[in-house]
Amino acid sequence: MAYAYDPQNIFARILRGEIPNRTVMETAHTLAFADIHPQAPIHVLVIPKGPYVCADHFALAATDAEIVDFTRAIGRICADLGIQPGEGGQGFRTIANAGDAAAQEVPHYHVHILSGRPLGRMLQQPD
Ligand code: DGP
Repeated sequence: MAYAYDPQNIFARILRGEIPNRTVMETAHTLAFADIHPQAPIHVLVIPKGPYVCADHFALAATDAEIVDFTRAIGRICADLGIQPGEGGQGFRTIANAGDAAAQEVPHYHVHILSGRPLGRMLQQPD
């Protein structure tokens, strides 16, 4: 089944400049900005500029250039924020929700980078 991308989703509107954002990094294929409802002192959203719905869509349909750019952007953001555990930083968590089971709210692929406090174990029980 092919994914249908909704060009009116909120991140598409951010990419078109219709909604402001607090940009953390912008590259050829990637935009990173602060989450509007931060769950931790550091909460950055990293999105590809291309029209991908979620992680598997991006992984299978994006170009190699987009995937490399996106992956490197995550690394550079973590380095810029000083949270790399291998460099003495406190560490971080990346999360990419996909679809209903993961309660994905915005249907444009995004990776959350969370840090700045102890984040606990990986999953909580659903409400
Ligand atoms: P998810 O559940 O993984 O789809 O998370 C979507 C995230 O997007 C959520 O943490 C809140 C954030 N978000 C929603 N609307 C906006 C917005 O207009 N601006 C910003 N910066 N973040 C938003």
